[in-house]
Amino acid sequence: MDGHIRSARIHEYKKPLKLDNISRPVISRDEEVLVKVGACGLCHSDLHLISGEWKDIIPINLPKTPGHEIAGWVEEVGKSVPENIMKPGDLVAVFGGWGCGWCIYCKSGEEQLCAFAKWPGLSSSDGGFSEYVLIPSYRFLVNVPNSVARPEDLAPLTDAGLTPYRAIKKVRSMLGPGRNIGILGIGGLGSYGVQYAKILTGGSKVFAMDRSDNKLELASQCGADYLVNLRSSDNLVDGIRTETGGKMLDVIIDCVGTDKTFHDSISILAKGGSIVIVGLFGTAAKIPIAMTVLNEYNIFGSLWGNYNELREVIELLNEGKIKNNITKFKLDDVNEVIGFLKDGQITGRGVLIP
Ligand code: FEH
Ligand code: ZN
Repeated sequence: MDGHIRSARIHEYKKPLKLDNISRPVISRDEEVLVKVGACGLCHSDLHLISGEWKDIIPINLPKTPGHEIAGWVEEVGKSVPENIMKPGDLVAVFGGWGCGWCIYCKSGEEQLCAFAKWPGLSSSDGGFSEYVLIPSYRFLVNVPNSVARPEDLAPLTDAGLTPYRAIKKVRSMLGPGRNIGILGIGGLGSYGVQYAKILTGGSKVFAMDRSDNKLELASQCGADYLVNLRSSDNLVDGIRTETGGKMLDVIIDCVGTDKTFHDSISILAKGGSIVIVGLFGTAAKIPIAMTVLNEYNIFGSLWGNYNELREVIELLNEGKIKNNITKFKLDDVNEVIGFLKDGQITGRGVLIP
């Protein structure tokens, strides 16, 4: 490193990223930490950003380095970073909701909901498709001491492995023996979702739903009890009715988030059931008002996870209670990997190694 680093950056929407040599970020505030990126996961949100679909809702200046699932090692710390908390060489996972620290959401520990939140690689700050990333405060890093985990295990946990965890925690009081939970969409998030559904829901049956047999096979390896191929099942409603003995699904975690998945979810939901939407593929869905009232449906949104929830999923990984399903790629191949993700060719999570 000669004061320059390699970063894959968006210069123009809908165009391939450019691998640029840029100046290494410099610490200018006392709480900042420079992290040497060990791994960065690739998320569908990156595709929305790169295509420009989100340019009005999340305005950014170009060029921009994407990547919000980051883990690596502390390279340098600002003057006020307490040495007993963090020092160069430490393995860290980057918490992605950079809140103001002051508002009602931040004060309740929900910094990802902060009205002024910044997200690495998604908003004004550069992200982890790079050799180094500057983190505004050590408060946004989870130190992972004496871990057997590697950066490529930790990186996907900061989003893909965190988002379904929070979603299931929101509704787990509605689950237990004799209850049914569906995980809709077995992409990066869904394979973790299936595992959390087994761990957190006290004996509920877990239904994995997807249009790809490969992804359903992964769900099966993660412990799903029933696999539903949404492409080949002619009658989803009858199929779920038969498998659940007429009870239908008490909870559905929608990791896709389109009008179609919302409609499918409502059609197989039990009375009093809950849909938690975490996927961001679609734009709008129609809610059937009478059915929602008469059947007391609950519809939740769930955004990412908070700092302590990130600590918890890292704990689960360190204890061997969850497993990752990752494919590693070189940062140099970023544009090819983006193509694989677009075409649904990545099972589990694709992770870039700079
Ligand atoms: C997307 C956009 C803004 C904040 C957080 C997110 C997450 O879903 C990251 O994938
Ligand atoms: Zn993401």
